[in-house]
Amino acid sequence: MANDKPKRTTSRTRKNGISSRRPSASAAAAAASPRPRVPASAAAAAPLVAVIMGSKTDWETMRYADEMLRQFDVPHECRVISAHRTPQLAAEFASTAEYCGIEVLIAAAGGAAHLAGLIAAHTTLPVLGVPMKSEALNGMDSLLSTVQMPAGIPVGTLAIGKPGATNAALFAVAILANSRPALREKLREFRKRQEDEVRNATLD
Ligand code: AIR
Repeated sequence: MANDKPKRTTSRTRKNGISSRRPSASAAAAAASPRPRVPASAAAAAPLVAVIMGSKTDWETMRYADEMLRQFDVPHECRVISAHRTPQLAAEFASTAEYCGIEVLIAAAGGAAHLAGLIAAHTTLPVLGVPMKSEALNGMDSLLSTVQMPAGIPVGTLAIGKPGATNAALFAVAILANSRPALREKLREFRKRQEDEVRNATLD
């Protein structure tokens, strides 16, 4: 990372640091309601999905998750948080995610890829892990350290690299679509377009 300050992008804004909506871990714990107490007007635009990654260098891959979520108009935020370089920030982000209205977390990391597991340890929200392709071991290290969680703390692990980034977003859409019929319909249309492309494929 170029500096210690993690950055985040949202589908609307690009800011440094933790969202001003985000309370301290103790404030979140003190909140009795499982649902975030955000004003109705702001709730529509509040991120439902958080895409976090261990390093800025992961963005090249994780931008595919961002693009897919944009395609489905899912409010989301993207930011850099490292399990090892910013462990306290990672714990705080995960423990306050539910309070902030996040419903699904996507965590990507490479090498000793502990981010998704660490995040999952601090929240009961669904956590999807995306192993980054690493230089040394081609992503096998990232895959194994993301997928091999001990029983009790699940991480839904996707494929290494770009397919994993894309599918993590589609998986998040599918989770959100359980309670959002319009999103379910968009997902059906997406699948239909994909099927049509294959059925109508012509070769030179
Ligand atoms: N990483 C960062 N903190 C903990 C881990 N595992 C990962 C990043 C990135 C890799 O280390 O997710 O894939 C290399 O990071 P960098 O910043 O050295 O390029």
